[in-house]
Amino acid sequence: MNLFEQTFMDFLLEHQEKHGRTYHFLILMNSILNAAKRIQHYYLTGALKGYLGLTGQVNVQGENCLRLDELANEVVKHYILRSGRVIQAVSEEEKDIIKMNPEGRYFVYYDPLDGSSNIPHNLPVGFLFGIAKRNLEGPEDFHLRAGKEFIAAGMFVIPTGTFTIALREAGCWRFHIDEMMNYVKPTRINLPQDRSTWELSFNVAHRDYYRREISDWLLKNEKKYQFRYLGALAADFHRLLTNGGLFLYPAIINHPDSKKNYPQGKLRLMYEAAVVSFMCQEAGGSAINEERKPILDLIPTHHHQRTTLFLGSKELVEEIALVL
Ligand code: AHM
Ligand code: MG
Repeated sequence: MNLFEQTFMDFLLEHQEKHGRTYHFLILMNSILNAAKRIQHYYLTGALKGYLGLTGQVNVQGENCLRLDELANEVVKHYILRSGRVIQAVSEEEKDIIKMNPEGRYFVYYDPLDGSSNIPHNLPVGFLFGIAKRNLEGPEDFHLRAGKEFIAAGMFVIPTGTFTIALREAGCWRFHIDEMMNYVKPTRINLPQDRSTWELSFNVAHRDYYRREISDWLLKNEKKYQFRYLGALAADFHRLLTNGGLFLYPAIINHPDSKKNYPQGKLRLMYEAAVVSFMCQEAGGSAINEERKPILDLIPTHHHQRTTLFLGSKELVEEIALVL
C-alpha cells in the first residue's frame, strides 16, 4: 500500500491558511527548498566529479574557499532572487549585503554551507537560514535584524536529507527527504527534559584557551554527560535538538598561536548563532552569549558580526550562565 506522507509544502500551506497569512512566504520557502535539493545533489556527486576541493580563494571571513562553498552560495542566491520575494540577503560567502528586489517582502540571512571542513570527507554539512520580514508599514529602514525578529529559521543537514524549521510561535519541526526529493513527515521537536540523553558539544582542542570560569565549569560537569562534536554546527545542533544538552563555542582568548584566538567567538551572529537560537527557543531551549545576553536580543552592528554561543537545554544554559 502507498503511504502518502504530508510534504513540507502541504504543511506550510495549512499553516499559512490557518493563520490567515499570504502565500508569499510559501513562494520564498519553495525557492529555499529548491536550493537545498540542488546543494544536496552537488554534494552527493561532488566527490566523483571532483568539486569537493579548494578554489584557491579566501572568503570574507579569511578562510580558504572550497568550490562547494561557492557553488552553494550561487545556488541559494539564484533561487531566492528568482522567488522575487527577497528585498536583501546576507550570505556568509559575500562581503556585502546582496540587494535583490526592492519590492521584496523578506530579508534572508544564510550560510549556504556550514561546517566546510567536513566537505572533503563527505561528512555532514548544513545550509542555515533565517528570515525576517521587511517593515510593511512605511518605508523600510534597512536596519540589521535581531534574531527575535525572525519569522522563521531553519537548517538542512546535507547530504543526510533532514530539514528542520522553526516558525515563530509555532514550534520547531523536522522533515525527512523521500525518494521523490520531497521533504515529508513533519515531526515536532521538543528538547527532552530527561537529562539521561543530554550531551555536551564543543571543540575540546580549545578548552584550555577559554575563560578560566568556563574551563573550570567543564572540568566539573563534563563527566555527567556524553560528549559529541561533529565540527558542523548544523549537524551538532541536529543531535542536540533530539538529545538535549549544551553546545558551546566560547571566546578563545589564550591560544599560543594568536591567529587562533577568537575574542568575540567564532560563529557568525546573523546566519549561524541567531538561526540555531531561534530554532532552539521554539523547541523549548535557550541561547546566550558569554555576557549572558540572549542571542535573540542581540542587534547586529555588522552583518558578519561574530558571537560567542551557549545553546541548548534551558536548565544547562542557566547553569553555565551562573559562572559567566
Ligand atoms: P564555517 O561556516 O566556515 O564552516 O564555520 C562554522 C563552523 C561551524 O559549523 C562549527 O560549529 C564550527 O565552525 C567549528 O569550528 P572549529 O573547527 O573551531 O571547531
Ligand atoms: Mg558557517
